[in-house]
Amino acid sequence: MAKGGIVAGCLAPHPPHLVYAENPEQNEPVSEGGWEQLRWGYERLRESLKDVDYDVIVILSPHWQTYVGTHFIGVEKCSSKSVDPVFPNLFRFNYDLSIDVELAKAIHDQAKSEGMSVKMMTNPDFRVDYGTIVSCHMVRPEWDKPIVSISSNRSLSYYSVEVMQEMMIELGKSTAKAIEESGKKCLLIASNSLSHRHFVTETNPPEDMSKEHITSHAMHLWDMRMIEMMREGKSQQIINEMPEFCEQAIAEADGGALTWLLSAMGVPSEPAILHGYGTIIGTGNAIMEWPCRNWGA
Ligand code: 2X7
Ligand code: FE2
Repeated sequence: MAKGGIVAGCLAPHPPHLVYAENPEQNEPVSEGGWEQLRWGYERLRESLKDVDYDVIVILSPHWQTYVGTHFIGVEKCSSKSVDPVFPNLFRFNYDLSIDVELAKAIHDQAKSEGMSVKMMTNPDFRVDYGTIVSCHMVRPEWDKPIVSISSNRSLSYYSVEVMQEMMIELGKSTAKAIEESGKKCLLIASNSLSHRHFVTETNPPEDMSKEHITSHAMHLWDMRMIEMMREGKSQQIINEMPEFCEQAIAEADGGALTWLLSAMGVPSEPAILHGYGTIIGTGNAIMEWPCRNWGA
């Protein structure tokens, strides 16, 4: 069997506003658009991936939070309505998706053999988190690929960002090894915003773009610093600066997704492509792609 591999790694943020603004048939609320810079960024990412052949999307979302170990969805079909707890006015999404349980179990088993605390989630009524749904929808609205859904083990709540990082580096390595042995071609998604300080009141209508901007200059500087490092291939420096970034920018990378992604790709020194940047209720969001498929063996 040929070795499996990662065709691309993506940073793909999940504010539900993006799906709301797109007006797909699965979402109940109706909008007049909004957040176009980011939605055009997702358009560019989809264009970049349009002729890329892959079998499965592997995604880690900070909105599936588990406190004892990393969990993996272990049921083949998930279908229900996902309602954002903070923005039910924007996101009530009917989803129907498939899970690649075989690959999920392979990553689980590999991580377990490395001593990590892991669990397969086998509750058939489990509600998939909105972070996973929004990022997958924006990257691949056809919903024609199975996914592997990985939880965010909040070890930072018990320990620190540093411990969380160590664990995500290990999980990334296990993910890469299991993918290689599976023979499958995978698209990896880290589902998170960058700076995450947000406004606490909503405009009327929510898509009034005359009110949308970053919450502070300090948040802007952190976002630009992270984007520049990604564009310059400074993955190790990003990992090194992650504790300060998480603390000072309240960054959503605290859920471990970005560190997991960088580790799975082998902490690349190749540059990432910036497809778009924009703010959503004041948070900073970048759409990035690491085109691993072009890097050679
Ligand atoms: O989950 C989110 C987010 N990360 C950023 C902004 C707005 C809403 O939801
Ligand atoms: Fe979020």
